[in-house]
Amino acid sequence: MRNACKKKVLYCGIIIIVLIIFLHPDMNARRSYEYIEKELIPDTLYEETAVNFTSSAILECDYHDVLFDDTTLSDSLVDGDLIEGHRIREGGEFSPSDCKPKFSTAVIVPYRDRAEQLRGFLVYMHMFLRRQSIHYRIFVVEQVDTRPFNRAKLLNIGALAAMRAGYPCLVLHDVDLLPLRPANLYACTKCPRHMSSSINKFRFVLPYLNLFGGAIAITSHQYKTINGMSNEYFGWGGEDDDLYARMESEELKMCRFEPENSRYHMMSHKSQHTGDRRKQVVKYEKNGISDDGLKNLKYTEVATVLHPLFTHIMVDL
Ligand code: NGS
Repeated sequence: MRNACKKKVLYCGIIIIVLIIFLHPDMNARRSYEYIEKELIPDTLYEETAVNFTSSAILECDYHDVLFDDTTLSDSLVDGDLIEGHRIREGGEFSPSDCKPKFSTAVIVPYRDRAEQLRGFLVYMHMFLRRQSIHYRIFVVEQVDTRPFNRAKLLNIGALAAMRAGYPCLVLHDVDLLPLRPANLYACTKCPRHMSSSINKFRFVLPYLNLFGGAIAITSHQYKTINGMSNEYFGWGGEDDDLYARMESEELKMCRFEPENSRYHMMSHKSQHTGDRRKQVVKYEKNGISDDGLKNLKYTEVATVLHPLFTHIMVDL
């Protein structure tokens, strides 16, 4: 009898704790972040194609059906193969042939030592991006030296390559993230956009409001304005918070799409070594970002190879 009573108390306790977690105002605040209403998205898109990009199509592509597509894809598509006749050009570039795209997007992926994950990512992303009627190219920037991984510096290198190739819009993207909703258009908005605000790893809840990592879209012009990202973050963590601080100092306000359309699947991997810079609080004065970023970027380019599905830039930092 006493045991039964104890069990009841224990169950009640667990239920109360679960209710507190789920009904806590913080949890709901994060769940319901501010976002651009679906109907308003077309007005916020930044329409520009790459310098020198031409299309023989006469009709402009229409993005209404993409933005209102309510399908959810399965992450198991990473195990598939690319369908025949995909028309992806060497270097991982694609543009639709039946209409003239309004957007040219460079997807930039910092990378090291995850060959299997990269394979799945490329197959999935080409399948995902091809159906969005955009012009895009995937750049993979690989750190070949043995120093701790420097995500932000690799992104700076990829951004420069994309800008040189004339891309007006950059999507900075982790290799372990798969967008699940085709409505999540891989084009820049006029405001820098945090795209991966609903990740399965965090039970599709935004961990904190200023999070600006994972997958983001920013115009090349905006990226130059903030002098890119810091080159000093070796090891995991903090470089995306630093990016957010740079945007704040330049009064660039970030935006997001609704949680439902910002769903991502994170592929599992070993956790990385945390970096030393991670815990230093960053705050930039207006125009105070001049010395660390794109402007003082130094590295050795070991090779650049055009593979069928991506442009592979190998660098020694
Ligand atoms: C914060 C990190 C960010 C990171 C975010 C989510 O704590 O760099 O977690 O990480 N900030 C610091 O370490 C200062 S995640 O679990 O998605 O890898 O992006």
